[in-house]
Amino acid sequence: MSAAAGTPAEDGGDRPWQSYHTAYTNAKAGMEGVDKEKVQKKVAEKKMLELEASRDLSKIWLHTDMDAFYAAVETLEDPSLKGKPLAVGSMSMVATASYEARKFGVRAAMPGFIGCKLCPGLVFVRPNFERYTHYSELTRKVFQRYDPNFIATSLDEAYLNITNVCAERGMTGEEVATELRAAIHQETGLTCSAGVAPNRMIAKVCSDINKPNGQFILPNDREAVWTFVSTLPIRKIGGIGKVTEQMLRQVLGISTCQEMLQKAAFLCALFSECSADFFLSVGLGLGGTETPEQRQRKSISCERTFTATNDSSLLFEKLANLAENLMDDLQKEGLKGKTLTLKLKTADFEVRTRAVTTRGYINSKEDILIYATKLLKAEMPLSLRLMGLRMSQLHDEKDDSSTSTQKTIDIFFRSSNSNLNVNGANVQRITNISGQDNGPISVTTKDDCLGPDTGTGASTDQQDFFVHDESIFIPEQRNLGKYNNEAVLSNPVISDCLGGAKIDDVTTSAKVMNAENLDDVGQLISHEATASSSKPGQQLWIDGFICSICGFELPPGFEEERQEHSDFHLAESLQQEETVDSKRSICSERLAEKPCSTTTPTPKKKLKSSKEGKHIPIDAFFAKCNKNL
Ligand code: DCP
Ligand code: CA
Ligand code: CA
Repeated sequence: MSAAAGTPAEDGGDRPWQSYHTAYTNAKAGMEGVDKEKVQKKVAEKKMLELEASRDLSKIWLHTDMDAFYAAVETLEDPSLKGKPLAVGSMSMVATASYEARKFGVRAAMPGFIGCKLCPGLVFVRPNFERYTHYSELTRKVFQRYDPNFIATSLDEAYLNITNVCAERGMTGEEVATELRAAIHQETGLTCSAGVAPNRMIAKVCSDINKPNGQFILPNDREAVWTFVSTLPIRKIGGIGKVTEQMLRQVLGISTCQEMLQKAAFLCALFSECSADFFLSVGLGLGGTETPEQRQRKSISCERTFTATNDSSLLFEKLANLAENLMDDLQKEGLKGKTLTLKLKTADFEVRTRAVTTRGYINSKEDILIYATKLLKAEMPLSLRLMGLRMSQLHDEKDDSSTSTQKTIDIFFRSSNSNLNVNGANVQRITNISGQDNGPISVTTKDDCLGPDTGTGASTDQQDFFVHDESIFIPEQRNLGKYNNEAVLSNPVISDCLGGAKIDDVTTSAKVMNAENLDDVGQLISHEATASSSKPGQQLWIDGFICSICGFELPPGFEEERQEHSDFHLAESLQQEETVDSKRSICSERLAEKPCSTTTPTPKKKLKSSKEGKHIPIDAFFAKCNKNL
């Protein structure tokens, strides 16, 4: 510290802001004489008692994680790889390494060429995701037998509530774990590890203890849990990533779960209630015990990348394949949908999405293709490198009583020609239709609201037809930035929730909407998230569980995992910022006259953009620490 800044007062008396204990100052008028530290300790003690009272030891959770998953699958498919040090990935990045390769220090997320240096005989295999998905599905069939509501958090990981199976079959958690692992091996030829504990947080830690091909059981006993977490390093906890670990260690000197409790007063003073609750829960060894509500799928989609082409017959052929895939996926899950979105990426990498919402629910290839073809034709001619179809506003076929009007709309679309021009309109209404085969459709208005058209001179029958079968076209004619596109992908623009509002861009659409116009407030959230996710580095949980940056989904109840994931993006943005900063300084040294605006740095202020004001100083503090690492 410079002389000008002064020396910190030993007792923190005259310059309390120079001490980290600032959290406890009596800054407010009228609070002189109040021992804030004592007050904060009381608050923390009360919080811990409340949390302790919520401890539920009645559930048995099992967490399972496949061993060296991609590498094990590759070895199974090619037994000549058995026993060899293996890396799945490329020279630029290793996705995972076999345990033989790990002995040499080869690790996931390591550049492959470094792996080669560490382990000269390292064998590389390219990842094959279809294979991994296939084996993952096999494991899920086994999980289903033990917990029909199991929670899969990745291809190779799942949480199972085995409370019922233990009770029904008179088995201990240990016996179930042994049996389940044997069943997985039997069905897949692969090994996995398992952890059994009274909650998900600890079960996950336990599954890592005897890896590979092992298990660890923590009894449903308060003392056992307490002892287990007391020396547990915080980094082992799902939800505490590198960033949080560094922050807690460097700022508060916390490295074990028990130390969370010792520093409880600080945690309560410095963090939001939600974060402090999480940290204290970790200290107490508490975690999720209830099965989160089954979330409804919001959309089903498929897309294909191909060599850019403007051959329309080829493009329609690909569209037909996509329609078939989408149909298969919808029918497999017994779902129908109302909003079909066509995603296009042109040869110039411009991404467009076009959506149509039908009055009735559809899921047949024919129906999908009719709408998709209309949407694509309206864009032609163009050269494309990617096409995708997504169905949203899903509905379970079992509850479906709305198929009666579908015939009419099918006839309508089949009978129409392809002159539909959706360009230039925001919300278009089909206002005139002959009802004859091959009769023309004319799109005449740019109305903002929808309803039966009374001004077309249509017959009563035709008017009924409009009432039931009008379609809403919402062309989203804009080029979206990378992050917007990603967000739109995982968050379909749900056209009929917009109340006919004009859509100029995602941000505007988010602004014009208000909750009264929406059936589902979640949709509002998803649009807001879409708007803000255009800024890289600002990570949000869309609908509460979809990462706005990468689309990764973590179901409700996975607070810890979400925190960890957020940490990952925060770390990523810090790293990016650091790189940009260093590039910037090099630039300014070498090219003083030329601004380095091409590097698109992540603005620093984004780190401070959290709505949770209490995080701001800590985040800023950490950003500083990180640079000094
Ligand atoms: N994976 C990846 N990139 C990473 C980490 C993992 O692509 N940075 C992939 C490859 C892994 C799979 O996810 O096989 C599962 O990841 P795990 O972290 O569970 O690692 P493994 O299953 O490979 O090994 P372990 O036995 O440690 O679980
Ligand atoms: Ca694994
Ligand atoms: Ca895993």
